[in-house]
Amino acid sequence: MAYRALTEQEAVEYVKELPGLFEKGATLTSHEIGDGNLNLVFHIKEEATGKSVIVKQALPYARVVGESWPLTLDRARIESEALRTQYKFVPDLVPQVYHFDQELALTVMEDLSDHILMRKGLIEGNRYPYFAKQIGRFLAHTLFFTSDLGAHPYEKKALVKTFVNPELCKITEDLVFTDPYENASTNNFNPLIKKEVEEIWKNKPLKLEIAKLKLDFLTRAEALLHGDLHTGSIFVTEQSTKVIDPEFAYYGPIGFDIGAVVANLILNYAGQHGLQSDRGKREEYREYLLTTVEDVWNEFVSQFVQLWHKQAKERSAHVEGLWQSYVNRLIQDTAGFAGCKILRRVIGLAGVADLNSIQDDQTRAEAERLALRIGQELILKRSSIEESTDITDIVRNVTTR
Ligand code: SR1
Ligand code: MG
Repeated sequence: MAYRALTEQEAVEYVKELPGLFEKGATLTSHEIGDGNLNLVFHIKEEATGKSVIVKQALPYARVVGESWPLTLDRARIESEALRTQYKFVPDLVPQVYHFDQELALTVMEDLSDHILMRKGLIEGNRYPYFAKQIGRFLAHTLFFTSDLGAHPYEKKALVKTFVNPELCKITEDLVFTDPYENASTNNFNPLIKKEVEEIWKNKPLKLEIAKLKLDFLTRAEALLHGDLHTGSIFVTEQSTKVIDPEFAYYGPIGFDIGAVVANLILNYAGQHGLQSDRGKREEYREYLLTTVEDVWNEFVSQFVQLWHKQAKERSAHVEGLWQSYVNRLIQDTAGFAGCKILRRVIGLAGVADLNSIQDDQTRAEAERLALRIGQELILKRSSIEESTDITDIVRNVTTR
């Protein structure tokens, strides 16, 4: 079938034809529930049995902007292949793909509507006791087994080829690493923080560090990244974590994915300034978020190093001192990329609800200024970072200053 964007009814007709999902005569409901920046998402359910699936279809443009921003449909292929690749390593942490249609740029996958988006959960002030362990395992396993450490050299190169993703990478290159640091037309920030943003545009040492991080993003094909691992790409319940939406997947620096998780926990931390008015509760929740940052890194590193010792395929992996120097660089990358991802969500296109849902402009500006200060410190001080508490100490110190 030639490409066309499906209606709710057409999505129903489509899944009815697929073998093994629903009976031919089944009565199905369909609702388009996509609220992300890019795609259509249909929730299809058979009320009689409770059985349901998600149909996700890429539009030939970025939904957040409209048809004036054309965007490759190949991102649907990238996403379904990334989900299938990740499923091999962590089947309990990603949705199962039932079917992919290249022509329609459409994936039929497991419905996770018993979960909520983590960003929403954090804004509501919920806690997720298993999250750090689960996302740490997701990061360690997906990144290790697709890297030169855990994959056969031929397999790794084949994966690099499969996941060449130029258009989506270009969005990140522009929106994360370039536009926010100059007076670009895509920027979209609170006018009350104009002075602080202009200071960033003039800050040469900062811009140099961001340029170095951008070069790492452009050139360092370490592992298959999720590529957009913010808390809107993570579904949670109290017990379970599911990582969705890897349409930005490509071969890049490992710290970019870990940094995304760290950045989004810190963005919520900054947002607490306007989200939680009770001072005591705000401090308590902020400590929970920072402990989560530490636990995510510690869990990732412990599992990654364990895999390194037990399963590394690369012959030079066991040269004395290598894993320690690798991990030292990784935490510094993590801090640097986290800093960029914090700054872009405050200054650039596509902000986050953790800040944008603060109604009062003045209060929002205070939260945003805090986020800007933290982001800059993480980038500028990253070379002195050795452990996760060095990251959280930066956040605490900036907050109390
Ligand atoms: C036009 S896309 C804007 C942002 O949404 C995605 O989730 C990525 O973070 C991208 O940068
Ligand atoms: Mg997305």
